[in-house]
Amino acid sequence: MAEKNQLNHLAIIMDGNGRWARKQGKPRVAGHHEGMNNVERITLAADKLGIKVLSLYAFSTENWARPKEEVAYLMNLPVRFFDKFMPTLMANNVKVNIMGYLDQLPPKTYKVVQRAMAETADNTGLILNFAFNYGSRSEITSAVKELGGMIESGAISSEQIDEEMISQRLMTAKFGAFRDPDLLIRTSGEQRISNFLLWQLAYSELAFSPKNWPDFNEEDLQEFVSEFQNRNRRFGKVDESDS
Ligand code: V0D
Repeated sequence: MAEKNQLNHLAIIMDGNGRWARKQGKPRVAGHHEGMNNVERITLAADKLGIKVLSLYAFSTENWARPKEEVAYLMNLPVRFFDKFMPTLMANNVKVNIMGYLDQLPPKTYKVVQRAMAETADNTGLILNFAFNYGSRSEITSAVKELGGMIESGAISSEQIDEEMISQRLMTAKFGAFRDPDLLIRTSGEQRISNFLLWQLAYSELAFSPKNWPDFNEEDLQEFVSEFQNRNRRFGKVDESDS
C-alpha cells in the first residue's frame, strides 16, 4: 500500500461570494463580508489538519475593473479582517504573509497589511498567505526580467538558467520546501486557474467544490483533504502499482 500524501501547502481560490449574496437576495458586498468571516474558520481548520501554508486568492490584478464602490469595499476588507481576527491569529501562532503588488494598494490598506506581517513575523505556526493584487504571469515576467538583467550584466550566461533559478524569484520562494501547493481547491463550480500560481501549480492536485466560498466549511475541507491524502501522486513518473 502507498503512503498517504502529506498536505503541506494548500491553495484556495475563494470564488462564489457574489453568487452567494445573490442567492440570499443580498448585495454583493454581503457575500464578501461572509467570505471574510469564512477565511478565519478555514484558517483554523487548516491549522488543525496540520497544513503548513495556506494560500488564499483574494484579489487579482484584474479585479480593479469592478464597480468602484465594490473595489473600495474590498480594499477595506483587510482592515476589517485584522481588526476582528488579529487576536485569534496571534493566539494560534499564525504567521501572515501577503503576496502581490502591494505598492498599488490604497495607503490605508498597504499599512494594515504591512503591520499584520510585522506583528506576526515571529509566529512559527501556520503561514496564512494572502494573494492580494497578485497575478501569476506578472510574477513570472518579473522573474524573467531579473534573470535577463543578470545576463546583461554578465553575472550569468543564459545557459545557466534552470527551473530552480526561476522558482527562487517567485513570491512563494520564502516558503522553501513548501513553496509549491500540493493541492488547489476552487469553490463555486468554476474550473479555471485564473492566473493564480501558474508555475507553482505544475504538479499540484486540483479539486473543485460546487459550494460558494461562504458556504464552504470545515467538513468540506476535511473531505477534500482526506481525498487528497489518498490520491496517488506520480509527479509525471510511472507508478509501479500501475504496471
Ligand atoms: C472577498 C472571499 C480577507 C473573497 C474572502 C480585497 C472575496 C473575502 C481578505 C484579506 C476578501 C486580504 C489581505 C489581508 C487580509 C485579509 C480579503 C480581499 C477579499 C481582496 F492581508 N478576505 N478578503 N481580501 N474577501
